[in-house]
Amino acid sequence: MEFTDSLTIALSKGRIFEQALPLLAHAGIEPRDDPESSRKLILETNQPHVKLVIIRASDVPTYVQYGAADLGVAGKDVLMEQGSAGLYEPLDLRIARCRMMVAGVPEADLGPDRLRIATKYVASTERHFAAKGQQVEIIKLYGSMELAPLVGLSDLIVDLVESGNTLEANGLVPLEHIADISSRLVVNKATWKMKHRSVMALLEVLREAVAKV
Ligand code: PRT
Ligand code: MG
Repeated sequence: MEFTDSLTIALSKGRIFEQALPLLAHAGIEPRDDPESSRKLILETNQPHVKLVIIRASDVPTYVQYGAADLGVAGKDVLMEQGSAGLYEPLDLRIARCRMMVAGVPEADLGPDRLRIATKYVASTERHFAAKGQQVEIIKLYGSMELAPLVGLSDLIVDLVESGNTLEANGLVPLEHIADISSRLVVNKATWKMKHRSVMALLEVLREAVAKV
């Protein structure tokens, strides 16, 4: 298909870019560069009106909310943390799938109040334990959450789990499921109105691609 409106699509490199590529290809969008080898942050595509901006996973909703990108691909974990003000979330792309889990040492007790929980996902953790009526102390970290229970920084962690290998390598086990995670297509609200035909056309082919893959 051909796009008549200009469209800027924000996505992160790594697993999201790799897994979004076949979906974009189905929509007739092929980037001219590989973000893993190129240092470019703006990638032209074979479509004269479509470009990709390569940013950190957690920055994608921000670019789309402010209209710096028309569309984006963002993990549900990121959207759950940041909320979705200013954007629509019309399609589950079913890529970069994993689970958000509470984890700890095998003998960990999830029962008592005032448990210390280390995580990058503060809002999701707060909501999860509040829903169970449990008071917890949350320690915000930016990475390597698995270390926290091993050195006595926290009782438990909340992190994303895919194969479980990272937990296992550190003697931890998944204890409680919080949410199934996958990446979502997000659309700026003004783009949705102003470039309606192009967005609807793109949505339709992406929906087809998701059903096939
Ligand atoms: O890396 P950076 O700090 O820039 O940002 P990011 O970690 O948010 O980005 P990136 O590209 O690593 O992840 C982008 C998105 O991929 C996340 O927002 C999730 O929606 C999704 N995703 C899917 C994952 C995983 N699977 C995943 N396994 N993100 C991270 N992981 C990590 C997890 O945090 C843990 O450290 O992989 C490790 C666990 O993997 P297993 O296979 O050992 O269980
Ligand atoms: Mg990462």
